[in-house]
Amino acid sequence: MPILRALQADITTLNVDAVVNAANSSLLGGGGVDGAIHRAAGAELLAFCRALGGCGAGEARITPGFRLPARYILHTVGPVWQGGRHGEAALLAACYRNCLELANARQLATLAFPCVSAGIYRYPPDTAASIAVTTVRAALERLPKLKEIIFCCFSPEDLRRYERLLGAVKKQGFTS
Ligand code: AR6
Repeated sequence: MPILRALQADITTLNVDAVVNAANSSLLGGGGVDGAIHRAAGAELLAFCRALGGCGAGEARITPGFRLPARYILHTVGPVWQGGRHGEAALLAACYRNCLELANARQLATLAFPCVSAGIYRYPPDTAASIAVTTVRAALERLPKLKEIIFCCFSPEDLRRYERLLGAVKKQGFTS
């Protein structure tokens, strides 16, 4: 079974086979993690993305990592939170599933996700994290190439959230 873990980091610094970008449907960059990835990867990424012609919500596209330590970038477009009755949960799960399937098809072993949709797209972070962990766990059973999945959290709150979901909370306060 692959390793699932959470860490607090800037995803652009991770030395993994692929990092996931929480992009928008133009794939031409933006704020948040998308802006950070485009800045760190360099202008060649934007030129490559222009040729892709966009990406629908829930889907994923692959590009080289260019100047990132990661070899590839998987760009996925999360749903904008609109109250929860517009198919947001299914779209968010599809983002994680499609990234994992693309990575597995390319024989990639290590992959890092940011908290897709949980920033500018306003997805409630607890639900977003729970969908992320549940979807990744279920998909990995049929994707044998993947060895390590990192949930890359930007804030300490997100790290605690993911550690709780992954069952990695250390017991504290016990003296015996
Ligand atoms: N490393 C890891 N996580 C990060 C980083 C980083 N360098 N920077 C931000 N985060 P967001 P979304 C976290 O807003 O909600 C863009 O404009 C952040 O704290 O980046 O899917 C796109 O072009 C949050 O937990 O993505 C779209 O228009 C998480 O990444 C739109 O934002 C996702 O926040 C997508 O919004």
